[in-house]
Amino acid sequence: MKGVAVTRGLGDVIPAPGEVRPDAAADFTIDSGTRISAAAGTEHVAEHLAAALRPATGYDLPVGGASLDAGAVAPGVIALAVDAALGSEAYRMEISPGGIVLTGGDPAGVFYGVQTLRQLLPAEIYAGVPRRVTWTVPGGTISDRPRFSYRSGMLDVARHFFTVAEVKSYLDTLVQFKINHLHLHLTDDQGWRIEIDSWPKLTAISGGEGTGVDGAGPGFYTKADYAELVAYAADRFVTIVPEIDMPGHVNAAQVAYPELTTDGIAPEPRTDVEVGYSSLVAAKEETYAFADDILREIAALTPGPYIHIGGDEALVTTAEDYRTFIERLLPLVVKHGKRPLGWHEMASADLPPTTIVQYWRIEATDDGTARAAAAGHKVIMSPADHTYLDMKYAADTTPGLDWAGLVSVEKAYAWDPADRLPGVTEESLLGVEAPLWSETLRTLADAQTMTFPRLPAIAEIGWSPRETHNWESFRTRLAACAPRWQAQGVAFHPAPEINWP
Ligand code: TNX
Repeated sequence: MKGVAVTRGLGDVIPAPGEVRPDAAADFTIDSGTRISAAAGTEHVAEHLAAALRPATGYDLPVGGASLDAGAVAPGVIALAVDAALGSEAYRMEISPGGIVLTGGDPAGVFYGVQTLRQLLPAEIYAGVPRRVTWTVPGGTISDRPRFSYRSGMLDVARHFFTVAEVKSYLDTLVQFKINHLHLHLTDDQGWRIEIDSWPKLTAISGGEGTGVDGAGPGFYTKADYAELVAYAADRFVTIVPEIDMPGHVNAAQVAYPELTTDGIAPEPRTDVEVGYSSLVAAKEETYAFADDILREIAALTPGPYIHIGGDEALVTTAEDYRTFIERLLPLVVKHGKRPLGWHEMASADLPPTTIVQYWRIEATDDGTARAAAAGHKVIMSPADHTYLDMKYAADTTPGLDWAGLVSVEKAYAWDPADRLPGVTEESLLGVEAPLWSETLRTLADAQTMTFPRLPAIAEIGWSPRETHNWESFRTRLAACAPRWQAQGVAFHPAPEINWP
């Protein structure tokens, strides 16, 4: 006897799909005879799908060439195809008793259709060993496309280092919600986490034992490690966005290279959680030689279009020095072939036209960000009071901080990026990000507990049409994620706002 699966509705997916037409008479069941056919360009997504379905089903699920013949599909086939007319990252999935036709606007769209398909299967599909379940997918058609092209998570690997394996695992959990960028906060006062050939003491001194908050998070990525992460992410249609935080948040760099301080004297290494006390020196040529080398090496390692230069909380840099520094730094990013991205404080300076501004504060207005938007700069929204995954859920939850207030699941969901700041409308928005700072984190499980279940809220805001936003619907769909996370061994906070099964 096979177990009875919990019936799923066609729209029971996070992020909410744009258009859902259920057909109760058209369910499809994956069985031992099911095959996957891959049109040209989708072979790699087909392998990803097969790898996602084989462990729990125990079926072979062979992958072969395209079997689409004049629009008809051979029985028992999940057919992957591409039709550029759908648009980038979009997909259409037609589920009928004979099979599934999943057409993406590009291979990324097919990949997002696969993520939807996984959520439409019983939760046991995430198990690592064969489960006796009837693998039925609800019938009908889904047409789906993203609202924003930039849907991002951020991981702070400076305050607490996460290994390559941990970052890969984190990424695997994010892509299930159609996240397509991972911003790595690689440097801060407490540590430097990326190997730089021209300034080797950065990691030799500030990447090792004793670094990180409380000295509890040592480590760094070699160039090979970083390349491995970039490739792993690209395989999942995720762009890595590296951040080198300047001119503030540089104590670890100054410990390694005292010539980067005003007086040339090395500061003490720091493992506390203060912010805003360190700065590069705007008037020293060493500063720009350093920045140019770092940006050149990071650009060479990074196929994605962006380099994030931080720019936040430069509290001991005068306003004049800050502008001088930013106005010399950003053209270096452009010179190395990348688009500068930085926290919104940077908007007080003159920005190269391709620069993107990321808003992170909790105020209801920000003149600098509004001015940048008016000048045609794209904006990424990550207001701390809704999107900061390091904020506590409630006063009695750990880990977490609370300077931006408590961020319940409902708070994470209850905002819209086009309404957040006067002067920043839909047209200016590149997208949204959910940052995870790691001062209070010690393990991957800590990171997962802070991320889930709030990241799905931010992912839905970034992907789904605004008119689908509905808290009651979201919390019901979110409840269904619990057994999926349990099956994957992913920790999550059992927020009392949600009626978990
Ligand atoms: C502010 S947000 C910071 C980080 C801290 C974070 C803690 C931002 C651009 N800077 O340095 O880690 O708060 O929530």
